[in-house]
Parts: sequence; C-alpha cells; structure tokens
Amino acid sequence: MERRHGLILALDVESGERALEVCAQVAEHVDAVKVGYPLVLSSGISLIRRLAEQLPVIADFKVADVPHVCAAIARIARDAGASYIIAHGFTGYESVRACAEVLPVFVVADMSHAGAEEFITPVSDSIARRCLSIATGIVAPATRLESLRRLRGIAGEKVIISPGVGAQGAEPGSAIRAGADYEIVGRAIYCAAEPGEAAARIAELTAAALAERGREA
Ligand code: OMP
Repeated sequence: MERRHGLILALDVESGERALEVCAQVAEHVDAVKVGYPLVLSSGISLIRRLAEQLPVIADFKVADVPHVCAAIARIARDAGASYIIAHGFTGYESVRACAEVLPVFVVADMSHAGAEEFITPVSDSIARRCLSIATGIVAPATRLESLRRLRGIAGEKVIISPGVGAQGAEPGSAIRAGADYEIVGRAIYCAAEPGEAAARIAELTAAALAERGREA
C-alpha cells in the first residue's frame, strides 16, 4: 500500500451497505481499509472484493492456528481480494510462515487493550524478533508508546501499524511520532456523524506527524 496519510480505517461495522458507504466517504483520506470478523461474519467475505475496488484491504483475521489451517484462511482471504493478512505470533513461526507464503503478513506483537498485559506484552519482543524475518510488519499499540518505541527498535525497516487511536484514547499522530508507519482508526471515524470529515481531520494529523518525522530523519 502506498503511504499518503499514514492512516488505516478499521471498518468494524456490521452491515455491508454501511461499510461500502463509509469506505466511499473516507477513501481519499486513508491508505487502506482493515476488515475483520464483525464485518465478514455479518456480511460475508465477498464484501472484501467490493472494498478492494476502492482501497487495499487488510484482512484482520488475527489468524492463530496450526499451519495448514493458517494457510487455508490466508488463501481464502487472498482469493476474496485482500492484499494483507493479520496473524497472531504466539502460535509460532511455522503458523506465521504458512500465512506469509500466501499473503504479506502483519504479526500482532503487542495489543492495545489493558488485558494485553496479562499474557502478550511480556513476550511481545520475542514474538517480533521471531517473526519479523517473514513478516511485512507488526501490529503495535498506540496506547502504550513505550512498547511501540521498543518494538520500533526491534522492527528495523519493517512496517508498524498501530491501533488504539481515537476511541481507545491515543491522540492522532502520537503513534507515528513514536515510530509507527500507520495509525489504525475505527470508531472515531465510522461512528462520527460525518465519517469523511472525521477521516480528513485525523489524516491531517497523521500526515503532519509523518512530515515531522521526515524532517527529523
Ligand atoms: P477502534 O478502537 O474503534 O479505533 O478500533 C481499533 C481496531 O484495531 C479494531 O479493528 C481492533 O480489532 C484493532 N486492534 C486493536 O484495537 N488493538 C490491537 O491490539 C490490535 C488490533 C488489530 O490487530 O488491528
């Protein structure tokens, strides 16, 4: 995906019609759309192809299974029109590799919610180190910038996509300043009265953070 704004829309609505409407409204302000279980289970996987006509689609199936099942899920996502897939890393290298042989993978290294600290945060560095050689990038939290900064140090030139901006409390632009390449925003855009305007406002802030980082480099 081409980085123009540093912003990814998390489209967790539960209606295909609403998804297409929001996507059309925000398409010029975001670089990709992330689709997960709420939308696919409510509206069917065929919706991915229709969204992909507007933006690259990241299939957020947080794949966490034995390798042959991971491969099957990734094939279904690819054949439906997705350009990327999100997989968990705690299932081990071979499971992530099974996905990566089919589609570029973002591996969840750490998560944005408080419960992440129970199990995944203590092993996030190991997950990233183990999986980065075969991953396109990692998912790292905008809600815990110390974790994001540490993971940036591990990820080198790989891509970091960062959720937690908006409804979960992180400020737009903050994750990019801490080392992310893209910020993922869902409810702050699709629950807004005018999703297009909300996306434009947030995109201005993420793009400004990218420009700032560019000047520092
Ligand atoms: P909002 O909180 O509405 O902006 O949505 C956040 C999106 O990012 C949802 O689609 C979540 O599934 C996703 N996400 C997290 O919120 N936290 C994570 O740690 C990882 C993800 C993700 O993998 O995208």
